[in-house]
Amino acid sequence: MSSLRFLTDAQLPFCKGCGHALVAQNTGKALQKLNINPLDVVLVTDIGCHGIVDKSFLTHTVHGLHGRSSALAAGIAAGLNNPGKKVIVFTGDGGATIGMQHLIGGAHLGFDMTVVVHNNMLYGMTGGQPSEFTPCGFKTPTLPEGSTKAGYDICELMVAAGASYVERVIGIGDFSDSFAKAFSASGFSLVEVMEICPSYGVKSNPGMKLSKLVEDAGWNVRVFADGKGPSFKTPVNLEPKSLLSEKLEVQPKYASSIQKPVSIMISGSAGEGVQSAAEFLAKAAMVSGLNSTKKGSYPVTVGVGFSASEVIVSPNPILYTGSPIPDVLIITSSDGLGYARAAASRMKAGVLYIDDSLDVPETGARVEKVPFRERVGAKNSAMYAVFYVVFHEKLYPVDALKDVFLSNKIAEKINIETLLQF
Ligand SMILES: Cc1ncc(C[n+]2csc(CCOP(=O)(O)OP(=O)(O)O)c2C)c(N)n1
Ligand code: SF4
Repeated sequence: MSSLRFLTDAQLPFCKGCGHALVAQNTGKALQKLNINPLDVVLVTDIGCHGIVDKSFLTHTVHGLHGRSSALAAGIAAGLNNPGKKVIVFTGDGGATIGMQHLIGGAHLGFDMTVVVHNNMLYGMTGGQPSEFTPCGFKTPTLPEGSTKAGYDICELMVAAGASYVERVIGIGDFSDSFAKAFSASGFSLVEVMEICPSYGVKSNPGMKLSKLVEDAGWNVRVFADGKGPSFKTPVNLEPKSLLSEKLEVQPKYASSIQKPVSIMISGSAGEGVQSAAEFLAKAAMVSGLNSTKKGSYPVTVGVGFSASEVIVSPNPILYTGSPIPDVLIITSSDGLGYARAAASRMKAGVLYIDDSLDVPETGARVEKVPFRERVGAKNSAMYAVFYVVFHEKLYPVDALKDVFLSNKIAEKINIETLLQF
């Protein structure tokens, strides 16, 4: 056994007698037996008491959302695609309940990872609610009369789903050999460690013995799949293409004279072309040799209410895309006014371009009232406003915006001349 260390010297963070501590210690011991470098191990923990063990491990650790740690680990395993690396998931029975489909999918697709289910028969961290693993008759603080149905047999489920190595162990003493077998199995492996949470399970079921409970529940303590059977492997693309295909590259054709970043917020109504206008504004900046970013905001009901977008154009790389106080604010409708009122009130300088049918909100910006809607109609008001602002703010040549506009099929619907009224 190697002398490599996997756990810090600090005391493990669990209540006295909690089986989670033994799982952590046995994990460290199994990895020592396998002589694996701690930095070749990625431990993905779930939400729950077991998950607070992160800080005790000297491996890489990732803390996932409740129930999603297996999905996260599957992505890591596929990305690493290296049998020399070990991806280990720690989850509770609560997290396994919430993320059951991720476990079934992981086993089915044969991701190279090991899931350790800390089955203490209840949701520990939140005070002892029953999970789908809680056995019949088992009492918890929120179910004092005891569960009336059987808990899941995760081991049988995993075998049926196609896992390569599956074992159930009683979480007492040394079970590091079981972990070592699971960690060295190829494909998807799972070990279910049976525990009783001393703080909620033992208190609610005084005198109950863990092995008796497991036996009465009809759960076998054994190896269910020994890792020797065929394990389906997800094909991994070893030559992934960049998401930024050549087609997305923009060749600068014009020049801009702006010296510093300018943030522009456009706020209007859904269905009035706000997002397209913002996209054209950002793209034409690139055609003019600038960097640009675009962020969209709209309610989940995308067809009604406000639609807003924040664009930054800059001669320098944009390292932060937020712009809580815009330099230029464009408001083209009353929905847009409702959304942008707070941003307008934060402006101590800059310019507010607002449709002249709207009341001017409280702002420290210079105000320009323009009849956007009257001149081009509601549907084209955002696009027109963008042309108008590029011209008046001298962000870059209007010709750049014209080029971007004319190369899009939207140009078949809007007469470009109507957008050039400055
Ligand atoms: C999606 C989601 N649902 C619920 C919670 C609240 N929550 C936090 S910890 C926890 C219980 C965890 O129980 P379990 O997974 O069994 O782990 P244990 O605490 O027993 O180790 C719950 C329900 C959450 N954080 N996220
Ligand atoms: S509440 Fe239960 S599961 Fe959580 S640390 Fe304490 S004993 Fe362990």
